[in-house]
Amino acid sequence: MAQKSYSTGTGNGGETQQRGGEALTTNHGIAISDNQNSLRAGARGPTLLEDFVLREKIFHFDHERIPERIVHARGSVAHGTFECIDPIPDLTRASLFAEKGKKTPVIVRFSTVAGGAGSVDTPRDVRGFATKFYTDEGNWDLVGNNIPVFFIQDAIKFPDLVHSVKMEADRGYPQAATAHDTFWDFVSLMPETLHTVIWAMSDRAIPRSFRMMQGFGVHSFKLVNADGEERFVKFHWRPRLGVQSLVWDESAKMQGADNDYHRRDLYEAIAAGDFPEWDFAVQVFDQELADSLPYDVLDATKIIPEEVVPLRVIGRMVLDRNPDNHFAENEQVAFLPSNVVPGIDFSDDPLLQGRLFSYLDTQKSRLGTTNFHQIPVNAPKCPYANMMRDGMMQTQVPTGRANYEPNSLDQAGEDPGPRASDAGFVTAPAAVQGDKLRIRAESFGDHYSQPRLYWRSMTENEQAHIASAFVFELSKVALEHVRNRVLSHLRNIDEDLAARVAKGLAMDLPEAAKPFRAPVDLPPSEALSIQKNWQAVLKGRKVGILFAEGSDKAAIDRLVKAVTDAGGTPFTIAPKVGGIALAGGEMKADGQLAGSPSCLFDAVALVLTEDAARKLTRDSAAVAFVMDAFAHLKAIGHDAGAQPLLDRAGIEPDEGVTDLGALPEAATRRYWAREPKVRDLA
Ligand code: HDD
Repeated sequence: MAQKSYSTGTGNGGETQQRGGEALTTNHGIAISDNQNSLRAGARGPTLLEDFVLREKIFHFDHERIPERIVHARGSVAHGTFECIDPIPDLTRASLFAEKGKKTPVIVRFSTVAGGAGSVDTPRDVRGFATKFYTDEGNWDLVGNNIPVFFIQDAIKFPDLVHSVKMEADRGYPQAATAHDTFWDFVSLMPETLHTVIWAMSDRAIPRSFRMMQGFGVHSFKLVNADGEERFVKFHWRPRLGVQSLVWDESAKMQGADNDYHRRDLYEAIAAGDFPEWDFAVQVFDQELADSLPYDVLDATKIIPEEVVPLRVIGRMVLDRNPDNHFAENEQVAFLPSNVVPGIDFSDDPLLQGRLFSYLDTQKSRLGTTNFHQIPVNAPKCPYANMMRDGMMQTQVPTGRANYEPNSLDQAGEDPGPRASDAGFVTAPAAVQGDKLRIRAESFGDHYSQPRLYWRSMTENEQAHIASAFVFELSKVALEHVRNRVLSHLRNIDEDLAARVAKGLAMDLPEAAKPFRAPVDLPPSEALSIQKNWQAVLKGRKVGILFAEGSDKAAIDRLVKAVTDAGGTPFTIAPKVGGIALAGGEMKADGQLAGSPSCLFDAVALVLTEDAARKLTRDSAAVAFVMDAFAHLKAIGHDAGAQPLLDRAGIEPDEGVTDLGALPEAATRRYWAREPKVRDLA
């Protein structure tokens, strides 16, 4: 088969670099006669050193891996478009926000933080939400997370944080997990981490899908308008599918069922034309408001609740194109928080300031060249020019003699003075003063009031999930003194939380830790709860339909249509994937039962004859399919024949166990009230 020519892998329709013709060739264009056999002396003789085809191919293979990211190693990208829907020229001169309807290409990379590139998609972890806007004024990289705060306040602690959460230095495990001694030891000695920690112990850290999670720029940035007027801003992404999470046992089982669950979910949704969309919103506030708050807007461990500064939706983003090549676009994409366009500027947030330092260095290190901006996925889509030259993998061919500025060679006729431009990025002028000191601002010193705000904004069931997560994680911590120290901090967040976790650990409550600044009761924020803001929709969700020999084909067809009409994706499952004889016809299943556990679906349906159901009561995969769906608080639709399997799985009827006709609606929710019947919650 002759190698077809294909695109450069930029995913942006760039002209093809690989101009493959009829034959395979070496990387230097020499046609290859035989790609199956090395060159040897005689059919059974030694392979010859002169086999340059073999050598090039093997040597290239040996060099195909590059260093993975030191954090956020595991990620998935998609391309799309940002559209301005509510222009804010009064607030910023940034062109992408200047006029209604203006469109800007984007690439987004979602990621976990702790695990390696080959680890799993559904551990309990923060998720990266990095967006590169290819604006007509240069690339703006908004490198955020799905949690609006961060563990630490000063970038200098980042290496320590990452060392503590990654697999332990001596034993090389656990991979992609916080439930271990070093992470909790660090947390117990750094109370500033507690706000992000309680978010990480909540359902936010086990998202159902990249398509169903919020994104946050975290830091206070600045918007600067054409008159140089500045305001603070925080950036937010709001998924139009609503926010949905898994439940813990579901996310743990998912790690075994499908390592690539989120990556596949994103890729398949886009491939099916079910394009995920987010609203892009800003919280804008001035210095006066900032000074009025009981927390410091330069402190990345603090939020500004939406009830204090409302969100203003100014744009929308749709992701509608999958990568052409995972390595070229996902591994090679390089984000830098220092990539900002005129009209967007930095605040003095010490965490942001440190990030501005780190990313350029890390990109040069992992992509192996100072010219990483020339890799297609990183290249700006607007003209760019400067006197930076040479370096490894220099793919451009600048002409002329002048590689310095000012010069009078290539500016013939003009005044050869220093070049400047009114369109250029201008840092918002600000008077700075103060002694040179290694010091933490006292205004950063309240580490408990906002975790308390978050805890008290949750539903009872969400609080039970948080307390249970602390118990699960701390049960994996072998160091008793570390558990004790964490409990001493939880007392300052909320006594009920601390008591529930201590009970779950069968430990006595220690003295409360001595706070630097005593916690206060801040008003809860309803906006922070997933369950209080649940969007009961089937769009973007998946329904698993289990059938077997003799099942009613008309009933399956009706259900498939109803799920599809509601915007969901039906997925049929049977003990065998080949054609199965049904009442009224024959059907091939999308998936085989043992390889399609119910954790992969948002709701399930059982369309079975009584005989088939009885037979399945002797199949552990079938019993687990039903038990797990029930334990994961999902809707289960069924016909009368399925009853023996429901009985074998010990299913107690409730509002989430319905007939087939009611399933599409029932499938839009999880049944939280069921949880105490199926799980020992803290
Ligand atoms: Fe970071 C990658 C987000 C703090 C240094 N970071 C990275 C990625 C995301 C974030 C989403 C992956 C980008 C991609 O998909 O390629 N990081 C954050 C957020 C932070 C944060 C929201 C706090 C508000 N990061 C942070 C600090 C430092 C770094 C304080 C260092 C001082 N981050 C890096 C890095 C990474 C990175 C080491 C590793 C891989 C990379 O840059 O490209 O430079």
